[in-house]
Amino acid sequence: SYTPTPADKFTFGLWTVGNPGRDPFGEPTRQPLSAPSIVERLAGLGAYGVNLHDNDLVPIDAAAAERDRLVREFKQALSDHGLVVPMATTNLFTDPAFKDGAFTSADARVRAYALHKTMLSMDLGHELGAQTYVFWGGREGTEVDAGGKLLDALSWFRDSLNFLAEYSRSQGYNYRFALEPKPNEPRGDIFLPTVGSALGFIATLDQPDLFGLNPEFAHETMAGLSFPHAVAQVIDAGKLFHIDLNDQKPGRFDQDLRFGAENLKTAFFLVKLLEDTGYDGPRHFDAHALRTEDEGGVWAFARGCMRTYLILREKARQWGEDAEIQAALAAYRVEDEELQGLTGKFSPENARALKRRSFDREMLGRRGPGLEQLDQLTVELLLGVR
Ligand code: GLT
Ligand code: MN
Ligand code: MN
Ligand code: MN
Repeated sequence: SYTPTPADKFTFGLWTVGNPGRDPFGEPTRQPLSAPSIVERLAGLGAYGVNLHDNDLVPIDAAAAERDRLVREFKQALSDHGLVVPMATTNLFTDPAFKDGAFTSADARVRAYALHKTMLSMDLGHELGAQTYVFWGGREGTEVDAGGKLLDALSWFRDSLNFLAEYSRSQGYNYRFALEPKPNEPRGDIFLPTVGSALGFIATLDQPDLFGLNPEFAHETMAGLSFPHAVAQVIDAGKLFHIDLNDQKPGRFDQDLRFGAENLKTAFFLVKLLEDTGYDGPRHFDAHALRTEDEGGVWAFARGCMRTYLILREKARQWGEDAEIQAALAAYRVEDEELQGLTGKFSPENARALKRRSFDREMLGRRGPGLEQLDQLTVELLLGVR
């Protein structure tokens, strides 16, 4: 049936289904949607939650009374329709004040304003029940490096994240923080451009355990990297705090396509990875309908993201139960108990025994592991003929 329910934990951002279709060359093609109306429609489609930037809900120049009304109406819609807000984040990229960075601006006043804005946004997120707080450093980067701030930027970024982690603790918010890497766009080069860079940076923070990743399918793909490989490394590090699902052609601008729209096989192996490893966080679709679409297209897009995920989840289950595929897989992985005993952990005895062993190198080089057949079986399963 592939009809989502809240147990599937599908989420969208107010900015995703609310995207009015503006691009750098053209005006919006759709009317804005109010936050309460988005909540109502997403709940009707079987979503679990909705995420937001501070300014997706409250305009940056709203007066206090206006803010309170918008938050009240949003909370009412959430409780009327049974949606939650698992993740919140800060818009540190739209306002011209952030044109040369927020936490990494060379202007100390901008850095201070970024902290001020983020604390207020963390207050809002907490009020809405969010437990994960995302940092996408959209403007944290450069086009030209004549400013000479590459090392300073990293230490300003670190100081800000350390400050905000302490703020979260002091307020009793206990957020888990998720860094979202992206290689470029809107900046020519964004700091911490890939999953690997972010993992390395987290180890330099005061409280690394509070920080993890929010990897995005499109962003690793823009960098020419494999998203399942990146996510596997994040899982291995125990850092998969959140995930942004969408799709992307390599070598393009940030497309944020409907999940599964472009790289179906990669999407399949990603879903399989998430399901096999028991990831139990939200499956967030950080994507938007094509600019060509009207509001009907927006809801077809949202339904499509969730349906494709559920279909791929079912395909992953079939893959695990397909006798021919499992036999090919078993043949691919060669076990050898004695050798695994020797290589699992160093000891002087193991090292000595291994050095004495002789290996049939030519036989090892001749062996065909059967990957062509295994991959073809996978393709046929995805094409629906198995
Ligand atoms: C923006 C960006 C996304 C980030 C969002 C969080 S905003 O749309 O393209 O990848 O996840 O700030
Ligand atoms: Mn993106
Ligand atoms: Mn985007
Ligand atoms: Mn994203």
